[in-house]
Amino acid sequence: MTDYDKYLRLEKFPLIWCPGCGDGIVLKAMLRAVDRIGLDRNEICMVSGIGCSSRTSGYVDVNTLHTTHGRALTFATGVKMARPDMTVIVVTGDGDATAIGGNHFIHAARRNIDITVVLYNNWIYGMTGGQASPATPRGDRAATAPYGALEPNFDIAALAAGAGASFVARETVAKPLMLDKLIERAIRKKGFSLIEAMVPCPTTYGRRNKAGDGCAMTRDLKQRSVSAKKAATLPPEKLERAILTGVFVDADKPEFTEQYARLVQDLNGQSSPAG
Ligand SMILES: Cc1ncc(C[n+]2csc(CCOP(=O)(O)OP(=O)(O)O)c2C)c(N)n1
Ligand code: SF4
Ligand SMILES: [Mg+2]
Repeated sequence: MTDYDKYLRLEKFPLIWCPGCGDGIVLKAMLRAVDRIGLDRNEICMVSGIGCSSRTSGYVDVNTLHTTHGRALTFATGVKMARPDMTVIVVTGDGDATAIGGNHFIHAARRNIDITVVLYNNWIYGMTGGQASPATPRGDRAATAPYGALEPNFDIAALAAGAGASFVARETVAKPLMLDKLIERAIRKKGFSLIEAMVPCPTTYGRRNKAGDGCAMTRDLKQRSVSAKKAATLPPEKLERAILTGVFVDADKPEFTEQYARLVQDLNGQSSPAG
């Protein structure tokens, strides 16, 4: 059994999250993954942007950076370049990572730097009152889309895969034990890893879209989950509301900090006096 308290700043409790919010389930899944790998708290740096999800870093007693909106990956990249030995985990939201931070997200994936991103996708800007994010499903209501979002939403896992990530997976908080297994694999994987964790926000998304409370929204996530393997056998009309889960990418590719270290070593070798 994981001793969660060992990793938590209990003096920061109570959490800011609303009753029924799914964010705490992701936090616990992450701690189980870290515990199983056997990482020391000092070996981890957790970096976040701004949002309800990004508040996670404040509660975890590892090295933490709570940065500015959308910029978690830039700070995390700096940490990883300076300390490649560290396990760097970014916690972020769908808005933080794919709206204001979208540029950093695709380029960190393309660079394939060894950072694990745990992205809490609740389809909305939760913290600021429910504005539409690039993940808000078309037609769903938001504070900035009172008649329903007109724009199609990103498939965030597909975005990371297309940009070049080494490991990409999605799971919902309705299956927390699956979620921690995937986070563990993502942390162990060398290269850029994305775990897209689907979480309910009953307060700003749920109310506006009449989706019910946290339990009802979690049940809905469960009912709509279809594994990527099973989805491959189903016709498109059966997948209209489906949330595909599982591992989409698990590839071995050159990792950025290793390539950089090799380059520095080669250049130093070239510039040393002959003989
Ligand atoms: C530069 C800047 N622009 C806007 C904001 C306001 N802001 C704070 S959190 C947030 C959205 C967060 O959405 P998401 O990342 O999905 O996190 P959630 O709250 O849903 O977990 C915004 C727009 C800000 N803090 N800084
Ligand atoms: S507003 Fe939404 S995302 Fe933020 S804590 Fe409340 S339920 Fe969670
Ligand atoms: Mg969000």
